[in-house]
Amino acid sequence: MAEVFHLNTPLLESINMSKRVGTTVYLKMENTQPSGSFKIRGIGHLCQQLARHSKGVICSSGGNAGMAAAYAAQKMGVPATIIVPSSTPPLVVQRLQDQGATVKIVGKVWDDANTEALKLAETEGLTYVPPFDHPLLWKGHASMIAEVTASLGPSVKPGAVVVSVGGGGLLCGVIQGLKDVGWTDVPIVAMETVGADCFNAAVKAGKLVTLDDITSEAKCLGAKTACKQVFDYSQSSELTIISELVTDQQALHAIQTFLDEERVLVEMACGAALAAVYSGVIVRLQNEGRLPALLGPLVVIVCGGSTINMEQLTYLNVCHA
Ligand code: PLV
Repeated sequence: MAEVFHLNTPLLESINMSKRVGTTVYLKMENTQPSGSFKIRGIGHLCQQLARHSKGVICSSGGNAGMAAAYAAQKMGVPATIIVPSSTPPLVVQRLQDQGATVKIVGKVWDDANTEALKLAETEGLTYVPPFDHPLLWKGHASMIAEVTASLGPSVKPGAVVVSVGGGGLLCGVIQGLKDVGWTDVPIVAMETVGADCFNAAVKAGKLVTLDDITSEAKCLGAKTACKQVFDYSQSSELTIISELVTDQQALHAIQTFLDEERVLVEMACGAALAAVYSGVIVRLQNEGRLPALLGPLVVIVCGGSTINMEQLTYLNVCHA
């Protein structure tokens, strides 16, 4: 059987977050994955299926998909090239290189880097690893929900699941996981930051929307267009997906509070999900009747991320001073 690259991550109860929302909050600690985020689940699975005999993989990324692709490629003994936009902090370039990848910086945002990755895949005969838009990624990500089910035990069902949305791969995976375990009645709160809000824009417009630019500091949520599958899910009555936005300031406040209270440092992309609790989005949704007043346990996917360290946190603080 093929080696699995991801780990079964802990599901931790947060006393502090539970106090804030008035129901038990469980944290699915995807930040503890090898390569620093949930991405290794899907990308590990995709690489196993598509890149075993490849002459090399090529991945366009805001950082974390690249970290996962570099990790999987190194495990498989395959070279990895990661294309990142210029908005990617230097610390990520260094981390990718330390993981054995060749890094190229192309364009301003992820979409530019992706155009280059697709071109190089074609001209160099490399295996293209998409960061969010592929059924093999969603299948890999779905395993996190199977683990949540096992951790909670047979008598407990979440009241809602909270996820961050970039291009929508994580959300597609969570939905697939909920379907696999028969939890399609569990509402999902889909969090983005203002300025990296392609899913919210699509939900509002009733069609896929391409943003003009990415103006949020949550660069790993910075796809200009959501994937078609996640939009199709948003239009289906099979599931309840509540799309919500927070500001960069709220996402930053969330990662700082998380560091203080849970002693874990995650990046802005993850801060968007955490802000659902810290900025009162969940409580507001309850007050508005969009989530039940008596809410079952809240599962927050702590997607993690490598685009953060103390220097980057200081920089973000200066930006928002
Ligand atoms: N980040 C992608 C896309 O960036 C990347 O290349 O790494 N949380 C974290 C920590 C992430 O890194 C990402 C995606 C997300 C959430 C959102 O996941 P998605 O794109 O599957 O919705 C441009």
